[in-house]
Amino acid sequence: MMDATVRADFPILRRAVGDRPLIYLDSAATSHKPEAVVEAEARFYREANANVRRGVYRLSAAATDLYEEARAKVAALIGAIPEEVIFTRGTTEALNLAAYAVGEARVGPEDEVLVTEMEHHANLIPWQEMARRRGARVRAVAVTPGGELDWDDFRQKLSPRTKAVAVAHVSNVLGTVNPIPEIAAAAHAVGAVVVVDAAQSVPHMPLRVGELGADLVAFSGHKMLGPTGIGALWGRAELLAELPPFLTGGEMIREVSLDRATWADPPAKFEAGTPPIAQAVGLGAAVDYLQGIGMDEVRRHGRELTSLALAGLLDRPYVTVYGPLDPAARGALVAFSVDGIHPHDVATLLDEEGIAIRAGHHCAQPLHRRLGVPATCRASFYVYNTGEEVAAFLAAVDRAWEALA
Ligand code: C6P
Repeated sequence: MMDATVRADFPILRRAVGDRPLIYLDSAATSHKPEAVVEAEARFYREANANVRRGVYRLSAAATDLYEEARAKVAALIGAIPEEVIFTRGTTEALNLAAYAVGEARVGPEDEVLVTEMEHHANLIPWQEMARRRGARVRAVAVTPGGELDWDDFRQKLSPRTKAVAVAHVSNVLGTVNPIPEIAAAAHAVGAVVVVDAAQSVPHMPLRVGELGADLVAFSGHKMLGPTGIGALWGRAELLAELPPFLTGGEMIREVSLDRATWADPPAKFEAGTPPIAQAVGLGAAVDYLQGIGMDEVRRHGRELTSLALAGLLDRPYVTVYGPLDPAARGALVAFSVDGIHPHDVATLLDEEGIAIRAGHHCAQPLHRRLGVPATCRASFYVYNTGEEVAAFLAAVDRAWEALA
């Protein structure tokens, strides 16, 4: 199990909910922040605050250095070079950028974009909107009853008309880890751009963009111990050079006249306006923290807790679990339902015991339609969670069942 000192680094975990200690099992929605991240952000405001890339004065240069250091840390985490990392507000903005820019550069009437039935709305709606604007069509690859991508359906829908394949690395509901290298190889064979929603993978497992084989990879800082308001889109350098900007304005230009403008080189081309500077610095500290634990250890701990939760839930005949049954084939989360009890009621009863889980459609309505349920409960785990917390969660699920079924 993870060293107990890790848990002590998270001040919020010392608070109570009512008269109960907080058991936080909703890190897939957002993670908590270690003291080092809170302090890095506060220290930036206290000691180094200035706008970046603008000032000739030393304070601005120092702020710019800190901002660029954060980019280098994020790049190193995913095995990339800093010029290929664009800071965004989060996964949602990164995927909107990707869909808009790929659409403008590569998609025309009669073209197709492949998504999957397990996408979060953030990796579905931007493609729908882009396809509507460009006269193209979005097609969705089916999910099998076991919660995997239907490979035959993927092969059948992939064609030379496919200009982009947009897929989650890890589903935020099923936990499924999709085989991105295989998907990317097949997509590249027909000339499609591969866009990966890595919101639930970058925080939880070692990831090298070179091995993943995708062209664009999106993730959020707040799900990986960092602040809200910061995330990233990694892109292959040649593709970033080809794609048009998403937002325009200050700092992303080379030259501006009254009727046109030319663009700066990436990543500046994609970072219009004052960026989230302090948040980037906080994210850099989060990356340092995760690297201090080691991403292999983060993955191992997540798997261990997921195995415990999965085994416990599968043992209970009144519980239905969604997604792959093998913990090795999953991210650090489990969605489930309790027979005859609405997921919101389960979550409310658990909250009375200080246990925070998420209930709802988790921004994946088409997937829930495929599962045949309007909502599910979801427990998710991170570096600060313990086996004792998983046991308390399972016992609370039993009490919910006894109380309401
Ligand atoms: N999922 C969840 O509880 P943002 O909100 O931009 O940081 O991330 C959006 C997003 C995109 N893709 C996936 C796979 C995600 O899980 C999320 C965020 C949260 O599942 C909030 S709905």
